[in-house]
Amino acid sequence: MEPTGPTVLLYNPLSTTPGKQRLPMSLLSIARVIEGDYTPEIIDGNLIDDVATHIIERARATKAKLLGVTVMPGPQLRQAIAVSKVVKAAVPEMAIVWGGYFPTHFGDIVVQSGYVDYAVEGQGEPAFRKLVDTIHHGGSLAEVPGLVWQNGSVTQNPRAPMVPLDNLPLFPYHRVNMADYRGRSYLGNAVLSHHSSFGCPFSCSFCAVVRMVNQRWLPESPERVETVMDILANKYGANGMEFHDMDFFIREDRVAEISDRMERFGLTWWGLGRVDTLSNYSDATWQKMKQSGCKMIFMGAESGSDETLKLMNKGGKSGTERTLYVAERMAKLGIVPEFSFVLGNPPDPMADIDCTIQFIRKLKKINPAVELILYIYTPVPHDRSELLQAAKALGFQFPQTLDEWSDPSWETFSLRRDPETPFFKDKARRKVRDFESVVNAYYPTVTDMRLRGYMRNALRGLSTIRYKMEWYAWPYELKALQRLIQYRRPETTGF
Ligand code: B12
Repeated sequence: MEPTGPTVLLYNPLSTTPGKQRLPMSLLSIARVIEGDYTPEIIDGNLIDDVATHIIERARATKAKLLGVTVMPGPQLRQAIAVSKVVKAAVPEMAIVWGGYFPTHFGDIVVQSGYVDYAVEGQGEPAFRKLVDTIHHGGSLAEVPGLVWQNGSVTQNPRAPMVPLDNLPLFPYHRVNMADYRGRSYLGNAVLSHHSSFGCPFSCSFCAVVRMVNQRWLPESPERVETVMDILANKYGANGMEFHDMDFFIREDRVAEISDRMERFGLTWWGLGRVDTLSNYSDATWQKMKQSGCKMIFMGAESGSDETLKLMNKGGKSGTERTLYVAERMAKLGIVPEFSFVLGNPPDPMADIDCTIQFIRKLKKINPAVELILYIYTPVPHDRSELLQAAKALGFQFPQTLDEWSDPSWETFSLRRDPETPFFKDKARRKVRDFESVVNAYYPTVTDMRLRGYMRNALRGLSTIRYKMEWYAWPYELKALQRLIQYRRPETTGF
């Protein structure tokens, strides 16, 4: 497409392993509000090796005045730091703005770094359009909503009211090479993704989404979702769809109508939801979902302890009984439940782990197809969190500078597998990982297409005594076998 105005560079830092990259929807979201008046150029760190050099070349060639970067904690943050530093040193006249989850929580640290000029908090579209116009045509930065910037001292502008998604243009898919993002998974061999709503009305204490949207939820209408599915299936050849919504299932009537409208595309699909909401869905809606191609649903079961669930402020009517109920219902329908758990919660991480392990055993008995994602409790800077207060009392503290955040130990922390928090002893981490090896061997995942029958039998055979006797420690033989057959670990590549 011909350039239509000044170029604005947009950069998605490395966020996953090669071949697993997802559509950079964060950037497509902000690109859509400048499309037409400016030329958004999307640069994906998942597809380019020396991305800093590439950005510098493009900045010089296009004379871009602004580089927008989307940043979530983890590996993406580390690359964003390294690249922003190098780019700022080489092209100091180009402003750099960060948006997304990390700057929404740590905007002050970002703009104090000396190499990132601005941070944007929350929904990005209104802020980004205003910032781009201000940088290109003048105006006051004080009027850019949700902007964090240096104005003598760190200043945080009030956020704009959130914009309903149907009022925004569709994603400008032509700004990326869609073939780069058609992935392969249990869902199909041309899997694309969409975000059919923004936000979440709940305020779970461990979830970063709370600060992003302040308990607001903006759904796309079923008609709009149908339009997008039409484009993704018929124009870009998708046969599987991941709905990356923070919670796809919040309103049953919307899901039922989307299911009806989606059926004609023959897509298989996956979405993320809550146990309590889904446990209240009618049989008719479940049937429609199944009929329309729903193959798998990710749910935060979080804990095997009702007490911990209360502490997490899961809201609604979450409880362990409901998790068991949903797992059973989904077994009958043949839709795979993918449950994530957060183990090792303070104040007594070891007791918490034991309780959840017992619960997982019960769950697997009811529905052996259940997929497990076991995270280790990782604090998020959520003001209202009792868990964060407990963690702080035990010595936990977030880094105070961006450079400190780029330390590899904080990357590991963000991956929530081995956060090295002061209250979480190595013994506890080992216990979780050992149990994970044993349970994953005894119940091999149904969604890894490469796992053949004999591999499943070998895994089960070798783990039977351990699982039955509850001997989880030092499962070296299972780890070796799992490595040999390259067992899929969704939690390291997933969400
Ligand atoms: C897709 C996704 C991924 C993809 C990568 C996507 C990519 N960019 O390439 C994959 C699967 C690789 C991934 C991995 C991880 N992810 Co992730 N991921 C998501 C997910 C499901 C959707 C993100 C998305 O596309 N949203 C759609 C867009 C439209 O929304 P958005 O990103 O919020 O963007 C809006 C604003 O934030 C803002 N904005 C965003 N970027 C920018 C940039 C600028 C310049 C501006 C102005 C504004 C702006 O404007 C946008 C439009 O309003 C979110 C949860 C969610 N539903 O949001 C988790 C989420 C972001 N991931 C999260 C995590 C923790 C991870 C991991 C670190 C850990 C893990 N084990 O899952 C890994 C590792 C990441 C890494 N390697 O760096 C957390 C972050 C938590 C936190 N503490 O901040 C989230 C919130 C999930 C959760 N609830 O815990 N992830």
